[in-house]
Amino acid sequence: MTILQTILDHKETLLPTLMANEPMFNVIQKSRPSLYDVLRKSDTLQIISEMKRASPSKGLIAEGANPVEQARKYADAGAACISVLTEEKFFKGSFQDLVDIGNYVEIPILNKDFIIHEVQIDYAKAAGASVILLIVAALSDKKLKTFYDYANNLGLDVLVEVHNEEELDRALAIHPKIIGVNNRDLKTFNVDLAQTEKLAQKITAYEDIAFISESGIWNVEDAKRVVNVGARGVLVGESLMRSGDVEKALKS
Ligand code: IGP
Repeated sequence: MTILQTILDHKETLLPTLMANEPMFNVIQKSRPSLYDVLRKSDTLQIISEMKRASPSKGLIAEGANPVEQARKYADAGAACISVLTEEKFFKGSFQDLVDIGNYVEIPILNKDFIIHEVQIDYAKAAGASVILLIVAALSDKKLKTFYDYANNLGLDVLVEVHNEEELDRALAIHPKIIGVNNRDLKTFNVDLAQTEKLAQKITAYEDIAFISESGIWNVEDAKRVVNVGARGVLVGESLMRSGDVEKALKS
């Protein structure tokens, strides 16, 4: 079984508890800029900085990181958005991280999780996210469309994530506003920036779609590679969790 399937099976077991409870978080309600607008309107590379304590591929990255300190660093360095992993078992994230970060900053907040049911979108919204992630590899065509519309109706932006051309074609069928190419294959953990290069043309053919590249960005050269094929933003986790200076370097 692939790691993606293992995570999805685990998520499935958590759904009854989510559905049996109301999401209740201590959230300061804020109206944040739309990530889509931020990506479309700027002519410089936008950075989506991720709060990532651990991952199934890398193990512990920064388990004890303080979410507010991390958010402060990211916001000070000019992040366009903060991505917060809320998956607990494999990524050591939590909704509390998302709440803490959202309450502290005014920029868009992406809830990074494995969404397989609408109730998770309700929780994301209640916890203060302004953007959710939908992973095409984890969803049927029907669910992708249903969850996309559901999130939009709640006023959330949606990052639709693809890894290969088949997934991209499925994503384009719903004409999403934001597409992210994940350079990491969630089935094998293989990371290759060439995925972004391969899929770029098909995405940039749509002027109204904001295109970002996700995972495996370690330095300015990496960022340049994806910018060269039209990426408006990069989603960066591990390298930022490990070093304070990468983000400033990427922006320069
Ligand atoms: C960040 P990296 O290689 O910079 O740590 O990657 C982000 O792209 C990655 O965490 C990610 C992810 C995901 C995590 C992309 N898509 C889906 C969990 C689920």
